[in-house]
Amino acid sequence: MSDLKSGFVAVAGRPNVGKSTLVNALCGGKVAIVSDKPQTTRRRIFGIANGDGYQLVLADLPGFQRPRDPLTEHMQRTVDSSFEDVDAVLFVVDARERIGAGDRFIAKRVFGLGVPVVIAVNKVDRLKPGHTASQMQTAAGLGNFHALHPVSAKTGDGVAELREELVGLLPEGPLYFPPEQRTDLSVETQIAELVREQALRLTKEEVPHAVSVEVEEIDDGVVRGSIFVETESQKQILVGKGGSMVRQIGTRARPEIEQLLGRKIFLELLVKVRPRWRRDEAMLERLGL
Ligand SMILES: Nc1nc2c(ncn2[C@@H]2O[C@H](COP(=O)(O)OP(=O)(O)OP(=O)(O)O)[C@@H](O)[C@H]2O)c(=O)[nH]1
Ligand SMILES: [Mg+2]
Repeated sequence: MSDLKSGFVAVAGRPNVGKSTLVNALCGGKVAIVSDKPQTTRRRIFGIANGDGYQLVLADLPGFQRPRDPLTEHMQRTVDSSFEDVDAVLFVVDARERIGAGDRFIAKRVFGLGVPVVIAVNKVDRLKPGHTASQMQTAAGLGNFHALHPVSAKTGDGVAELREELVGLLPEGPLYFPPEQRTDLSVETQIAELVREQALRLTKEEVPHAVSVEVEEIDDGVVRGSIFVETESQKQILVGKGGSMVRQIGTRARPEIEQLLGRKIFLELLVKVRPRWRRDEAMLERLGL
């Protein structure tokens, strides 16, 4: 076990720039849920990429944001504390958006850490080469970076090169996780996240932000979980006509849950109202947020 390279890289960036999609691509499989709604990731998730002579542990994080309530306060605290003891930072920017004040705010934080910062300019698929080049130039102005990579987390373009770059920054070290493990999340939390992913996909406006999922029981082929929302009207949306919405969420989430558990399951989901759960410290703790 000598000359193994291993270590931790924190993944920073604004909400929705594609951090989780990129972590999944770098790990070669799904560890974090993804959606087109900002603030999809609410907790730190380790995604573990194992390869020949290395173990790269990526800390996927919530996007940087100005906290608005206890939930978003917890999320931002998670981001801040995750920069301690990392070997490098992967700073993700969105090639399809203006690189601006939000990115510069993050730059101020990550370039002051004293570890190498690798910038990934993500979502370059279907972008004109000229546009990619100018976005890379703007990104280069964010700070004293170690390397800058254009990538598409979606198509995989540039991902292998980026992975190699990050591995090159790791010191010699131990195996932090068993090599077959791809994430540090418990099976219950992974399932809850897969259910929440579908709830996010199928709802809009303020509803996705008010949804949380807890898996209470995995028992002999039956998975029981609760979908929490904050108001009766949100509950009506999540339940749908004659239960059609919650059924659809379950139907869409089940294949990946079955793949995770390696067996067929019956998924029992109940929609429950927990008024102001995002402001309820006890509830946040229960949900592990
Ligand atoms: N076209 C394109 N879309 C992408 C790419 N990477 C991510 N996306 C899309 O961008 C959206 C956000 O992706 P996420 O991975 O959830 O973004 P995130 O930065 O983790 O978002 P938060 O967790 O909310 O901070 C999703 O709709 C993705 O499908 C890419 O390389 N190309
Ligand atoms: Mg995310």
